[in-house]
Amino acid sequence: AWKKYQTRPFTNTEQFEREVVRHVETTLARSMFNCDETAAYAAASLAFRDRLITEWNRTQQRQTFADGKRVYYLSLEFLMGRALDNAMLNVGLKNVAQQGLTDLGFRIEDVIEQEHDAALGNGGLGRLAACFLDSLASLNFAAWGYGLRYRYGIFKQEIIDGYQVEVPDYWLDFNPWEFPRHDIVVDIQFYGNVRKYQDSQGKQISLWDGGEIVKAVAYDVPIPGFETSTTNNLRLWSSKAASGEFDFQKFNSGDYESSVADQQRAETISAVLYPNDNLDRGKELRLKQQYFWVAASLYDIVRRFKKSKRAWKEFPDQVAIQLNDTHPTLAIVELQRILVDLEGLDWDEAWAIVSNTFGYTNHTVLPEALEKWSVPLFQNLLPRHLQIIYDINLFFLQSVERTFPKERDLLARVSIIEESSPKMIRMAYLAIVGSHKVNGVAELHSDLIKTTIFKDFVRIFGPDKFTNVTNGITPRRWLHQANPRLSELIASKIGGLGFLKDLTLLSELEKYADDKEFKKEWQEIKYANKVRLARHIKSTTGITVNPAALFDVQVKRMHEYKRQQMNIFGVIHRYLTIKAMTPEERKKLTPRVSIFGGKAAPGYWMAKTIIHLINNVGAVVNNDKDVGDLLKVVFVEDYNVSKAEIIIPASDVSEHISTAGTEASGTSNMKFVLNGGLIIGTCDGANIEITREIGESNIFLFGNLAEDVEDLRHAHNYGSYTLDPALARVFDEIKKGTFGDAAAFSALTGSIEDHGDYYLVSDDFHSYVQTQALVDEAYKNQDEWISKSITSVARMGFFSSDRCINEYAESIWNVEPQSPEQAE
Ligand code: 26M
Repeated sequence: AWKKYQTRPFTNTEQFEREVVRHVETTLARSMFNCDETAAYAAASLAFRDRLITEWNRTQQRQTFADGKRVYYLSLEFLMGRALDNAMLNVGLKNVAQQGLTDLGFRIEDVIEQEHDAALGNGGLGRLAACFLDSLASLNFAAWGYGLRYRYGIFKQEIIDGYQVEVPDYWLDFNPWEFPRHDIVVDIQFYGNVRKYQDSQGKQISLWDGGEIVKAVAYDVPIPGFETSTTNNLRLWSSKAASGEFDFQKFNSGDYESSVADQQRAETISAVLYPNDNLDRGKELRLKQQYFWVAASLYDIVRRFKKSKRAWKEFPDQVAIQLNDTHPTLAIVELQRILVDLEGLDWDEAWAIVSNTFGYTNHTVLPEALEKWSVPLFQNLLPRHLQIIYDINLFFLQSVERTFPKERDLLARVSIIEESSPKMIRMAYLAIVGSHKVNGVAELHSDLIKTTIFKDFVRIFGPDKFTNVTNGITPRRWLHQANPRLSELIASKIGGLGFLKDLTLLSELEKYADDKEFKKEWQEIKYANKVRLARHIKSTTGITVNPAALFDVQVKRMHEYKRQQMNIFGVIHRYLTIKAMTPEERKKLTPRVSIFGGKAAPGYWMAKTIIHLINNVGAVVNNDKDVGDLLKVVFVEDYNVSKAEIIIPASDVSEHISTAGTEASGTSNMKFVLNGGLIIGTCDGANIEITREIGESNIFLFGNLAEDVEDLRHAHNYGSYTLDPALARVFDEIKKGTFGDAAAFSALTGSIEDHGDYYLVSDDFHSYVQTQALVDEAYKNQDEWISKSITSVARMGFFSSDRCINEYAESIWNVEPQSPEQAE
């Protein structure tokens, strides 16, 4: 009987308007007479989320019925950004919404801007997870994301007197995109003891008991695919005290305060995202977050598998779990524990299942980012898991000993337990041992992990266990949504929007690289995007920038290895050069706007100092009458996904200038080129593959190569070190106090002149400055510049996250898409 009442999603303007008005008047309990933009956003979102959840239900039903292999992407970070615009575009009803909102008296852009970013991530790793979800749904894979529902995402950055100030990001006030599942609750255990006993058959059983229980509550976020009815699920876990509101026993015995404290302690687990990017600090709460999320997710995955009534050995045929860095590595241990302790499987049988289920993606070679847990801390929180890790390690080392007898050093080097004091668990090693595939995220990076940090493991497991999957980005958000005019222009020439589902179709664009009319439109769109960014800069910083100037952008997390300091030193060098010029000479210069943006981890003093210097340089340069429009320096506050959507389409040149061998891939490099910007960059990460695809003449490469870095560092420390002369002049100016109190920057200049210049700023400075001069020259020839821009976009097909996900599916997960049409 219920079938005839099933929800029918809206398809036209009138139905959409009806839904919006209904939500304003009932869900929001307001009158249309005082419906402001916030309410319009809320109502439009509710209309779309009703649609999504209908498709979500159908997709889940279909996937359950199909009973195929599912992919689970475990990530502590999902940097989703806004959902409404994405939902409208993916379900193909943005035009309907646009018309409807106009009829109701709103501008769709203003409505979209009401939404708070879902900023549950730090940077590249978190945004990659979000692009992957978009591709998985768009390609019709049966895939779930699992993460934590942080109450506070990455902090909001304010710049006060040139300094970064962190403000909490409380984003859950109104979030129409999540569905609480109060019926899906998992008990998660911490602390306690392990008891060993023999069962009736004489088998050794380990029982983990005592300690405390925290509840994990599921919140589901629907992930719509682009132009497909597949709507996948992102399940985020929220922590809650096991005793509910509070502990009644304690309450009745008069211990009210401590019962409330228990509750707060439980809720702390999912309270806040750790704001470190590429830095591990080994905090107990972080370990609690990891186990809490991993245990809840595995419980869910195992429960779903058990419903199919299959034999355990079929688990890896039904389940692929991808570990987004080492953060979820405990999942390996937890699954082994479930199979051995709770399900009664033999160790070896269980281990074969476990190691065939997991794949591990490495995202960094920076030593300070490789996770290690202190054994005593770990032992206290997860006593049974420590025993299992010791057993995994024992069996692993025994097998190494058999294959490489008498290589004692090798055993110590590859041991999952580092024999330091205190002893430390090396999570990357555990992840390698417990997975069937390990991958890096760009060719150079995948080669580097094989020859440096994981070298011994390549010998032990053979080279086939290690593979490369070069990162990609979703063209839906990063072209179609962020740059609709460019997307439409491309579509008008190459036969529609098909390139959004097969990005290699962009190659059709190459024949327009010399088309006069086309080039004019291309240039106009870039200019319009720059006007838009100029307006944003004016309204947020008060700085006036000329949209005709060359926009030079570096936006990413602040980190010494990414070398924003080299960029700002280059800006100072440019400033000094301008100051030394005659008015005649100045006329020949290419006007430039140097745009920076990015957050520093709150405890990362050097990164904060770089932000401070950028702002102080801006304050001087932007107010110097000699300079005028020739140079402006802007720091865009609170760089996030929605700011990226404004900034990236407006760039002429973007900087990806990490010390060679340090940036695993980079993904914004791909976003900038896809939006018609050129790149100045080092031979690092995906820059190398971008160069291969678009051609050397379309990119400004400079600097030392990864293979030379070690020798250069050695020379710094043991040879004679001389600062690059141009950089020395820049440092002199900083020390003179031209950019404020010199003492504030002495640690920064000192790290280079006095402490080894670990990131090779001085070594690369000369070629950096020279290459920037080439950029100036090239920009003067707009005709050639635009051709380079078009050619580059035409050759970016490889960098879609669709290609990337297909590679994971084929070489790591062994899964195929489940097309909804096929199932009908
Ligand atoms: C670790 C321990 C404790 C707290 C936080 C962390 C941590 C958080 C984020 C460590 C690393 C984190 O992110 C690393 C990251 O974003 N790596 C980037 O991954 C991108 C996607 O593969 C690459 O494109 C970037 O080059 C790489 O830096």
